[in-house]
Amino acid sequence: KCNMFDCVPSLCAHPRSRELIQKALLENDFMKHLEASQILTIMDCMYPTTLAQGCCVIQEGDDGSTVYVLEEGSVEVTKGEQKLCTIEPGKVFGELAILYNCTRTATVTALTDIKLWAIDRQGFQTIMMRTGLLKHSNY
Ligand code: PCG
Repeated sequence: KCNMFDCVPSLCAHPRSRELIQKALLENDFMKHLEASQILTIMDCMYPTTLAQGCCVIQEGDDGSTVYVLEEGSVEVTKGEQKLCTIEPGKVFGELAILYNCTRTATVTALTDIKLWAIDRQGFQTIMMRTGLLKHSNY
């Protein structure tokens, strides 16, 4: 669990993981405009998780509460019966339901054993809000 007061920077301290997460966030259409400080705080609040091949990471239509960065393995994105794409390491997914406050727009399934970095909605939104508030108080 992460909130603005108890982020644990050491959780993803490995430079290779930090680099992968940072790159993934900066490449994502919805996050590439974040400030450097927001990217750093998001990285500090991410926690690692693993799932076995075949597991459902995200189910279309569910309430979403987590944004992910894939570090190892690959996942498949489907909508109904339709296959949309395969996601490889270094990519963000699961951001749409959080950013648009909607239900999950597609299903994401692990094609292999996978390693993910995750941040929950509360941590993510708190970072957005805190930076906004700090900015505001500077004026
Ligand atoms: P979200 O939260 O809707 O959960 C499913 C995720 O699949 C979605 O966020 C995107 O991050 C990811 N995704 C990757 N490719 C696609 C795509 O082509 N369409 C949709 N709807 N989601 C995609």
